[in-house]
Amino acid sequence: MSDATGYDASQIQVLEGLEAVRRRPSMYIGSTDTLGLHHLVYEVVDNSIDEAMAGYCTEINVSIRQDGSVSVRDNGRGIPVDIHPQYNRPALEIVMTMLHAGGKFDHESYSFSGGLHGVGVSVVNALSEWMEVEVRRNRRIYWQRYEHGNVASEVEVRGESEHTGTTVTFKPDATIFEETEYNFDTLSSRLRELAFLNRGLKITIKDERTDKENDFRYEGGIVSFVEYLNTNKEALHKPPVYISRSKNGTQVEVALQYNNSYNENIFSYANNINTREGGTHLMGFRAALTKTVNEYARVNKLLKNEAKLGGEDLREGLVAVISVKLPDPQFEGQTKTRLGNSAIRGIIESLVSEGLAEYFEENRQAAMTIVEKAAEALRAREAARKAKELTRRKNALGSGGLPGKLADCSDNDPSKCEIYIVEGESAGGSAKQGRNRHFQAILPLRGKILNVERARLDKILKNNEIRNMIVALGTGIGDEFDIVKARYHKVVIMTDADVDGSHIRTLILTFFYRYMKPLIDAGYIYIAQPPLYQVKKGKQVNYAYSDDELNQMVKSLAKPTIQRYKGLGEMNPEQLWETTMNPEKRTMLKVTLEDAVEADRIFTILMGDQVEPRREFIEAHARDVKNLDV
Ligand code: 0RA
Repeated sequence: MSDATGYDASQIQVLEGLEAVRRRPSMYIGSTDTLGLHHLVYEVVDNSIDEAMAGYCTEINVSIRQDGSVSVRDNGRGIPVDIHPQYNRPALEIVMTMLHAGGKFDHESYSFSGGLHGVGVSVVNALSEWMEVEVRRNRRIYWQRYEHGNVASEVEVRGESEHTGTTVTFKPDATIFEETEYNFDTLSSRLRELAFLNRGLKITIKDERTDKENDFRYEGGIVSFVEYLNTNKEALHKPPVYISRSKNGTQVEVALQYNNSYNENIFSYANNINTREGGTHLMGFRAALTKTVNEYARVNKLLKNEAKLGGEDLREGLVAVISVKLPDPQFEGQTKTRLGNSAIRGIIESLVSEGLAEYFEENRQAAMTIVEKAAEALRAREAARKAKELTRRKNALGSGGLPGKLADCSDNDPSKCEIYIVEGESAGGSAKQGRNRHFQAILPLRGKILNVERARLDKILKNNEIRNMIVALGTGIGDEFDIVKARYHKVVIMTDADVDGSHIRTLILTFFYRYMKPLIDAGYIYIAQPPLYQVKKGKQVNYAYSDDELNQMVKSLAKPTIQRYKGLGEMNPEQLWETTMNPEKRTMLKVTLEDAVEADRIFTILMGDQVEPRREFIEAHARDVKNLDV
């Protein structure tokens, strides 16, 4: 039964057929929108990554084809093709057409599959109009085709080959997905991330529709990742700290580097899955970092009066990537991106503590720099605590503890309430008159808010406009942030449709991104879409929200009167309600954080202290920035 590599088809477990997948696709890939569509590719790529992690694959090539199909090729061992004794069918066919059929997940070779993906390539097959697989193995080239997950042709031999590997090509089923067009940048970001996480693995992507292509290969692995995250920032020590250890089948790799900013930026992964909600591995890492740096400072007498650095002091300016690989990961949380395995916390804490202590002994300069940076943060924290008191002390901020400028709504149920953060007092006034006061609150902001990218928390909290926002939202900030206390589940940023307005919007978004990220993750943040033009013909009044729409209207109305809105203030309260605030009619952009690496890069470039990259970015992306959808 074994073929040349000693593989035995009876090792493949078979569970059930694919009808269930077509009936309830979201159960298997999360959703049938564009996210789910892209998951199909990640799923196929994950199988190739598994081959790479098992040590058999060095290169993965992804192509987006002209006809909308995608192909993923790897140079792994190739999916086995021998006849499965129980089913009397080729193993290849079983892997492709049966749910959960795959290599047996023993704790040596295939131990790291699973998680959000890892449902198997058969799920992709089930959700494809067609799929074709080519396997190079046993000196032959095998091929099979499927339609809607069903076998469309027997496995056939199509030639000979000296090499091994698997190529999967599939066309997503348009009757299942709301959207079937692949986005090169979205796929590219994820593949780059996978290349960082799997050191030395070459991953290429080619878009045959446009001839765009990218090649990713990082000999530095997550060290290169941290350097990439710190591009355009000023690193305080070089190279990044790197440790790699394992214990009882759990591997941990950490790379970290401090920069001169005040933000923390940690990306954590479990089995290559971005654990955005954190989890036990992250808790273990944080505990180890705080403990080890304090211990180093104590032994070397680097702090006055036996002061203690807190966890928050060690976050300032920290950029880190932590990647753990463990058998049987448990994913929890709203988006199933929090690692739940409780034993991992202690394992990671002890592995990282050992690794860091050793690193600090061998790299004293880096250790000193880190202690100094954290000590400075500690001093600033004292000042910040005093400023923070101000946002808590209710009487200082007007009646009922809420900012005087806030026109609150009467409903008390946060899930029904909205707050509009409005640029300028005059637009704020119109919004107050035009709103539905039952569920819509208005907070006008005066002028530009502080650039939080270039200030530390104590200074940020001294800024009136920011304090008003924090108090109105009710969540607190930083370590005290608690989304459960949010007073509104829709926070709508409403600024003028001009350059200043877009700058103010970016400033507000940067603040949310750096200090209230869970609001973005929860989908609470929106951007209002006021009209750009009023188009009048006789008594008929229309509004155009884009130049395209304006052109359409001019065509159909012939010679209407056009008024361009330069600011929100030019609309009277009724118009503002009709066009922008009425839930029955308005459109709003929901701010999403699809790609956190890219979002950080954009905010750093837009708001950070290096001038040159910012100029380049604004020139290259001027049109995108207008619709910044993080
Ligand atoms: C089952 C068993 C083995 C490899 C694979 C599946 C496999 C699947 C995919 C999917 C994409 N590329 C892949 N490469 C391999 C083990 C085979 C052996 O022991 O030789």
